Amino acid sequence: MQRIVVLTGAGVSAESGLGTFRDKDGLWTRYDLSKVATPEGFAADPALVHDFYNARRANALDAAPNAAHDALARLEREFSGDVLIVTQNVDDLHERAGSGNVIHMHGALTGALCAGCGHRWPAPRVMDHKAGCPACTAPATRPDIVWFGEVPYQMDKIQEAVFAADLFVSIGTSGEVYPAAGFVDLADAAGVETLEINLEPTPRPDLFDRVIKGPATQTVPAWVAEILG
Ligand code: BJW
Repeated sequence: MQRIVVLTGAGVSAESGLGTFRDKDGLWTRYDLSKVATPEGFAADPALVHDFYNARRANALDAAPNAAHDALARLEREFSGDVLIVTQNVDDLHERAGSGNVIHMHGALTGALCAGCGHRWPAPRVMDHKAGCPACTAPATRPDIVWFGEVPYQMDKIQEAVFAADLFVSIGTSGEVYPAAGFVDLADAAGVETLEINLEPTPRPDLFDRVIKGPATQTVPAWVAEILG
């Protein structure tokens, strides 16, 4: 085996204290996603959207990587082939654990984006919806996050990596949000071995060749130890 692609979701960061979206008590039980995670919601009330992401950014910056993030960083360090992490998470816990080959397909809380000119810069801990873009001065600053209806980042690179992989692993994601939920279908069509690691059964476990059930802080280190022999 030479190439492993790992897709991660909110479940990987849950044991670092960051909430998931669709579990009991998940973020979408407390917030209306159409108001805080769509371009239309941002246009209607940018202050509300910035408040939501300022709180998420503060939580993420104050959180620490857990044993699952650490194990994936170890995998990248010690595996003889290539390891690519494609994360739907907007926190930077993979990087802080030591992973270097990470694609943030849904953006990052540490990034700011001008909705006017497309300029990107590092986000301050608290973003102000009235602040002007450092490049064009338009008061159109937004978090660099991919909202519903927007195209996730680096899709070509991700699809190529999934097609070329020997193993595709999906960890801590409900498989409800596309296009990430469809990566297992791409992998399957390309004859790539597939593994799902999750706390609970997901809606389509039959799509995976193998399923490991349990908390990521236990299951991921055990699986990485198995791969590294
Ligand atoms: C544990 C654990 C532990 C807990 N250990 N496990 C109809 C049909 C099909 C598609 C669509 C449709 N209508 C609209 C669409 C498209 C839409 C979509 O998929 N909607 C669905 C809801 C139906 N998708 C989009 O709009 C995307 N863009 C798009 O499709 O563009 C078109 C295009 C694509 C490609 C090429 C060309 C064009 C954009 C999606 C943007 C998603 N944005 C969000 C919010 C922004 C980021 C943020 O604020 O953080 O991203 S939504 C939210 O969901 C967030 C997440 O990244 C994403 C996925 O959630 P995730 O990570 O799976 O979390 P949960 O909570 O769902 O699951 C947690 C899991 O962890 C559970 O399974 C637990 O069991 C597990 N778990 N604790 C292990 N300790």
